[in-house]
Amino acid sequence: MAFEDIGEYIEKLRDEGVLFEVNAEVNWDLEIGGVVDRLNKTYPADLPPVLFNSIRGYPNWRFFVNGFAGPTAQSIAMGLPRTTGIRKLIDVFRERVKHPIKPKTTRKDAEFKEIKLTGDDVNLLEIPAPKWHYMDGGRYLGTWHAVITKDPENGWMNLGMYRIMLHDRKTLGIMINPRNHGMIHLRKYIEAGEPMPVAISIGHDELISAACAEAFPYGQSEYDIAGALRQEAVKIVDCETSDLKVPLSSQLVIEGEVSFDDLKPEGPFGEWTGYYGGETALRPVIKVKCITYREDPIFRGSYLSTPPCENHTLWALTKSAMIKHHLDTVGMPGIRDVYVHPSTGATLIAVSIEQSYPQHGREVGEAILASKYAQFSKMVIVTNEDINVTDLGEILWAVHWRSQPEEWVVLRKKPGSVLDPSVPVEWRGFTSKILIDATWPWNPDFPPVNQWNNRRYPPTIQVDEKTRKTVDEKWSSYGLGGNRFSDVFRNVW
Ligand SMILES: Cc1cc2nc3c(=O)[nH]c(=O)nc-3n(C[C@H](O)[C@H](O)[C@H](O)COP(=O)(O)O)c2cc1C
Ligand SMILES: [Mn+2]
Repeated sequence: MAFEDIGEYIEKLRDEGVLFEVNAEVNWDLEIGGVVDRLNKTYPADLPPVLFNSIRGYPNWRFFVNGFAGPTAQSIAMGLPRTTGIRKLIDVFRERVKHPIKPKTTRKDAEFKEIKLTGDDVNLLEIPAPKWHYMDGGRYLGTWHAVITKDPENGWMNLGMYRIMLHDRKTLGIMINPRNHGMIHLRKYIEAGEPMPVAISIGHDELISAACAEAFPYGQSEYDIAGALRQEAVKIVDCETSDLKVPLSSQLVIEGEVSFDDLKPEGPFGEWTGYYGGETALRPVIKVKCITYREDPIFRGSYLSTPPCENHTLWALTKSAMIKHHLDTVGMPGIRDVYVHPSTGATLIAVSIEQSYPQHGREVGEAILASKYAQFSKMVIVTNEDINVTDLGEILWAVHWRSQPEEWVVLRKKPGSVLDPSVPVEWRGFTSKILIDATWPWNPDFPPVNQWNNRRYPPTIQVDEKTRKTVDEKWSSYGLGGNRFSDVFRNVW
């Protein structure tokens, strides 16, 4: 059963005993970011959902962060037991996206239309947009949201997550990567010489956001993907000022127009790279025409920072699932596991395969790097199936002893993230990438070896079954139990 809105979802998190709740008053100005930073560093393996019940200056608002961050919250959001675990989650995600469900337009009076500000009454300062990091160029209203736009030629509606800065009472700034769908729409409007209608939805069902933040193909609506993830159609309603549709589950909707005749300085912002990024530059402005929100609204935002933050853990799930799906679609055989590592900022992709022909690993790596789901990744490592792809130590061990650096493949001038600080400013948006095939070499230089059962490589050392049994049986007699040695071997660093 899908959740109707985040209010219902938060109740469930509370019932499950996994919701962190702050009743003390917090300041939108840096304090919320500071609290989430500390929580993320305290629980790096499973970033906890946190609800702030009292925001200084915004008595009617609550503020929700990390709603889809750790595997626990992700499982609950997907309607699964909270102990599902990341590996199973990846497979469920991938199965569900295979069956898109179209959204349903509903006539029901949307709760988020309880309060409506139009014309002179429009005042974005009534929304608790936080300043997340101290060097940010301003308050950031859009960090976990949907930017909804239409292709003016065929009416196809896209939902994307593109950062939104607060300029003043009636205007917002937006930064969209050149390849993202909102920017493709905007270019079409600019060519036609018309302003682009836009709707921003905040606080809707978490699975809509999960769809917004992943690079699904142009022409595939994120509403259909969200329906697939929910296993139930997303309910949508008409906007007040355009023919765009927004989720019924929204807490807050901002409608306006983007025009290119009025650019304003936007940025920098503390980004998912772990650095301030998108330096101050003149960027498009959204002129806001209408704001609607609930009487008792829950704001939703995300704290981007050094790994791990919600952006990375979200992508660990969605990119792992979609890259696996992509490899299936292009017919790559023998794929065992895919894991996009949150600790690298969701840029290292590790894959394990059941190797069945020469250069199999290389072909898998190349297929991954050809996919838009891997657009920000700089490194793909392919290993054999005995390696646990979630364990960086095991992956690097395979890299060291199953591959030769001269065989690593560097691909130059690929599209990459415009936020990458290791790229000179004039080359931003390009990156080189590396493919490490750390599966066993499979070529004439490594013929099958008789004493290794005709395999081409040596067996991994493991205690033989008989000895293991003997040791297990006699374990207590060795006097090695208890914690006698734990004090000696602790803190060796
Ligand atoms: C928290 C978060 C913030 C993001 N901020 C931006 C952004 O400011 N600009 C951008 O172009 N993409 C941003 N992205 C990435 C896009 O959401 C992602 O590329 C997605 O594929 C865009 O949707 P689209 O493919 O429909 O364009 C962000 C993703 C997340 C998870
Ligand atoms: Mn899209």
